[in-house]
Amino acid sequence: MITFRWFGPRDPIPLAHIRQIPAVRGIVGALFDIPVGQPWPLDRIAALREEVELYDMSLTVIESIPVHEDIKLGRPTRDPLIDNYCESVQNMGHAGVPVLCYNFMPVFDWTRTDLARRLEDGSTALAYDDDALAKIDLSRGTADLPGWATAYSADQLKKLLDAYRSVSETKLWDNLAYFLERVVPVAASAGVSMALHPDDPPWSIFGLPRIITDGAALERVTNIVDDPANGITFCGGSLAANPKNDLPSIVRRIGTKGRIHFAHCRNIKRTGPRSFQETAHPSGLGDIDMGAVLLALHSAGFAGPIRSDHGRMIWGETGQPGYGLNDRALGAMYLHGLWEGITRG
Ligand code: DNO
Repeated sequence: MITFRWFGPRDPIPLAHIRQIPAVRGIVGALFDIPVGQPWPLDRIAALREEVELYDMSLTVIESIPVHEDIKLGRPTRDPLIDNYCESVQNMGHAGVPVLCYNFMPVFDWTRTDLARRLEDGSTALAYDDDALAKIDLSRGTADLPGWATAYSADQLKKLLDAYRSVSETKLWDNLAYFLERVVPVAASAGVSMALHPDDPPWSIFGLPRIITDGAALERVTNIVDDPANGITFCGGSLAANPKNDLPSIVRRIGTKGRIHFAHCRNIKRTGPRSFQETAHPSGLGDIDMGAVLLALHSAGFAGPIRSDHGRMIWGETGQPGYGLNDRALGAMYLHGLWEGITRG
């Protein structure tokens, strides 16, 4: 099913407009006002679902319930926070939302160094360059980090970065396992499929550990708790930033085990080592062969939600970087066309 991410009432794109994109029948949503670590109330998730259903679409995925840093750090305070997480997952299940996309990236979620790189056709897109990242001064908190300006003050960020100094990759894996061992059984009994999103970009930034970076890591995740409810979000754009990641083979590896529960499809063009820019969705414009990815998903038996991912800003649109309407709508239609061609055989 082709789905579309919606940021709730604060999203300048109304559900009424998303509903007009042919083929989009599922919404990827979340509650954005609940402090990280607090449980998500059942009535709030149910109200979100009802709002989406007013527009003849279904609330197919929650993206994301953020994982509190204390859980990723393995602090003693993690247990009540994991209990709260379990409660949110249980409530998702009761509200009838089947898939949860989440990530386990320390401190930062997806990170870019340019939110408006001008492409040849005059559109703008998100871009990342490791050399540009190295020049970002975090002594003022995240003020200079594109997309994260108001996230952390200097003091908050320093404390967090210091805390992560003692968290090696091995320790982060242990902390992920501790989390999954407790949450997956709850998800399984609530009818919720957990879908861990790969790290974006798939390498360490600012000296922080990042572990969900390739096919082997994704497979390892699924083995930590060997239950169908413990799966992944296949995000081609994130993984492809590392040319060693062969997307169709990763899809085959995890998909045939039935552990891909959600797919993010977008394209990127690598512009150097650890450097890339996002492009329009079609194969040929970036380094990803989107047809090969969708074909691999289909051959692996994947039939879950797919969403077009970050779009460029085109036709004079302004808005949340990566999440405008126009280019994501084009992407959704492109993915729908490819998928229709593939499923017709
Ligand atoms: C970026 C998204 C990510 C994703 C989270 C999942 O556009 O793909 O922010 O939502 O990593 O927790």
